[in-house]
Amino acid sequence: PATGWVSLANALDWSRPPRTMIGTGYWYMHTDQWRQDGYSADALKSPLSTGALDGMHTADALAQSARLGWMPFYPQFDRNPLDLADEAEAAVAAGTATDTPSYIADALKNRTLNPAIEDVDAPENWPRTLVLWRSNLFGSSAKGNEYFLRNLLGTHNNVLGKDHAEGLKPRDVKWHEQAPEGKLDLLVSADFRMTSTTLLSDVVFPAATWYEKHDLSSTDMHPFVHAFTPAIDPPWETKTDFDMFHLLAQEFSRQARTHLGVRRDLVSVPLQHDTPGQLAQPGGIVRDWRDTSIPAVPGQNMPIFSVVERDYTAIADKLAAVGPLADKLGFTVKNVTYKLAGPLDRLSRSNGVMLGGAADGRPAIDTDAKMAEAILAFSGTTNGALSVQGFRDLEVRTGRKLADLSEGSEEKFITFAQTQAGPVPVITSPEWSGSETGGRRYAPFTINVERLKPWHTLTGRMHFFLDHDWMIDIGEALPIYRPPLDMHRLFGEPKLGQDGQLEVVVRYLTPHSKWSIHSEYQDNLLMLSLSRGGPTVWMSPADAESIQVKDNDWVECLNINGVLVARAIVSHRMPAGVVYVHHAQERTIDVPKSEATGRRGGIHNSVTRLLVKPSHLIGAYAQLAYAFNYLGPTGNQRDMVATVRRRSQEVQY
Ligand SMILES: Nc1nc2c(c(=O)[nH]1)N[C@H]1C(S)=C(S)[C@@H](COP(=O)(O)OP(=O)(O)OC[C@H]3O[C@@H](n4cnc5c(=O)[nH]c(N)nc54)[C@H](O)[C@@H]3O)O[C@H]1N2
Ligand SMILES: Nc1nc2c(c(=O)[nH]1)N[C@H]1C(S)=C(S)[C@@H](COP(=O)(O)OP(=O)(O)OC[C@H]3O[C@@H](n4cnc5c(=O)[nH]c(N)nc54)[C@H](O)[C@@H]3O)O[C@H]1N2
Ligand SMILES: [Mo]
Repeated sequence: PATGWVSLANALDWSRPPRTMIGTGYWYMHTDQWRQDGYSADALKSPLSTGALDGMHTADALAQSARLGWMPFYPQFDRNPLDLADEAEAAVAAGTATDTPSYIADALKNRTLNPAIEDVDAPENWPRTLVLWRSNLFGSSAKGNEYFLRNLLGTHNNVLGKDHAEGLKPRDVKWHEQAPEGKLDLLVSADFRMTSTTLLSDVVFPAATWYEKHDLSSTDMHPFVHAFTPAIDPPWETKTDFDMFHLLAQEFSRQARTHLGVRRDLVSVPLQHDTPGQLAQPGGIVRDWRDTSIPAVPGQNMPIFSVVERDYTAIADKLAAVGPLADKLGFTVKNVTYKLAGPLDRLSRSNGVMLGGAADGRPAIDTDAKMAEAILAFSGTTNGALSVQGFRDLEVRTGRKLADLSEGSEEKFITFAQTQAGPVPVITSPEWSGSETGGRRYAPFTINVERLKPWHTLTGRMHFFLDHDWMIDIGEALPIYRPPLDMHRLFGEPKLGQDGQLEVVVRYLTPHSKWSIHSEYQDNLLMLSLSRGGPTVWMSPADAESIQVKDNDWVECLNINGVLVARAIVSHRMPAGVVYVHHAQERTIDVPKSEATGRRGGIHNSVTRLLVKPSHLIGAYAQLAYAFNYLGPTGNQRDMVATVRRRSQEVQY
């Protein structure tokens, strides 16, 4: 039910635009992994390049992407965006600026205001607090784990390389001789397991499990909605995530009466997919206004600058109710706007309305079950009337017959109670591209292929030719094969193959484990007894023999990013030259000290690092445009190499 959760999660019923960010870009910069990248963004360039990426570090590519309105970046400016909004509005009132966006654009152009990313290591630009829930960031997800430990947390780490000061410094992003360590002041996490992340957290909120709360589960890839229904109440001090966030919001709102009150916030919005912004930079031509005579125009070659009023005292009230923008503007997904008068009316009756406060009279979503009801009410996949309305709108715009895909389900309205009785099949909806009509199984793009609904591309067709300046520069205007990166030439990692008597250099892959879902389910006694009971690395008999390793021996895998101590599983299922360290093994179980650093270490992600591909940062160009949860850089780390060493079989903890 995409429309409901995306819109409510971003509070689009109360204020727009929301602040969203690309995770990979955020961590690449804020954990200083960029400082390890001793290569330039043009290292992969084609002979036909026009030079758009010349002399740029990947950090510069990110900075350019943000300033041209392609991808978001936070923090936005070297100044508090609340103060900045006041400053801009004061200038407009005094008649020294025409409007806020042009005030900001001028200040950026003449450098009286600077993007935070251009001096990301300055203390005023550090992330200071981090709240994690449903994420094991410092174990499962964080590629470049040791940089997170060193630069973000400032704690024990196993980074083995040196910053690449010599190789190449960025052009636009400021280089500090000494990288900051310990940027974060407060790490809060919520989980029901002791994980690699909770181990490092300042505060851990004990979370309720799926047997102790109401929730929904659904993805685009399976055609059912499932309910979570509590079998028992959350035990002892545990709380559902829902209650936890409400309690935090209530306390925050209480303190906001003295600390923040009502403020206006300047939000830079990238030029997004399925909005006019995606056609703002025709031809995919990079027209950078920084240090050039090209004018800086918000919404054209810059983000859109919006001012959002935030009543910080009302956060808790608003969290507990559906806000008025749902009635006024509806919710929009993939450029189809769903009109919500009907579902809002129904919701007011089923959920009741809030009394008093900022949300007086608004439909209540103050319990997890009511929130689930709202999510179901606001999506075409679970509310047939919305699906039909969405398809009819699309029919007018595309000239194609579409509404029959959901006609007949106008009165189908999946309630939370129905999902609790059993998994409920969803209704075909324009929110997705597949069709479940007539009991079909979902496959993506069915509607585009069979009904000729235009693809959301520049041409409206399946689109392979990308004439964006950066794509031409890296020689990928048409799809091509690219071999793995040469980690030796780019980063000085050892060459693949034998590297000494008891060392072999191999490709280091971390595929998803068959025996767990990320870090979950592998840390129970049953699974640990069935496996080796701790970290393992799968290797081929040939590689094992070359370093005199027998099955179950302790080895170390290391490279500039860090080190992992693990037992070798020697298997004919592995090809020579590649090792597997399954994602995601925890630092909480059987992690000895390493010989390489003398420190306890590390985990599968200690040996990985984010490698950002500049072309993933392109935006404002049709299908290459930012969209929340859809388009942004991936944290690909598949090209890593590591030295595998036989080590002393006496391990210490
Ligand atoms: N090297 C490497 N890194 C990777 C990958 C890789 O293949 N290799 N894969 C990447 C991919 S595709 C993904 S999806 C990420 C996954 O990364 P994460 O999502 O960070 O991984 P999980 O281990 O699933 O962490 C989820 C945590 O949420 C907790 N949890 C579960 N349900 C609830 C709940 O209801 N409430 C709360 N509060 N907590 C809950 C679980 O106990 C668990 O600790 O990792 C990414 N990182
Ligand atoms: N049991 C279990 N199932 C899961 C998950 C889990 O944790 N456990 N996680 C779920 C999630 S969130 C995700 S994202 C998916 C991920 O599922 P998949 O996308 O299947 O991910 P992986 O297993 O990480 O990688 C697949 C294969 O890619 C290979 N590979 C590595 N580099 C390259 C390369 O350069 N080229 C090619 N062609 N292949 C390469 C690896 O050797 C591996 O065999 O799985 C989902 N399903
Ligand atoms: Mo994933």
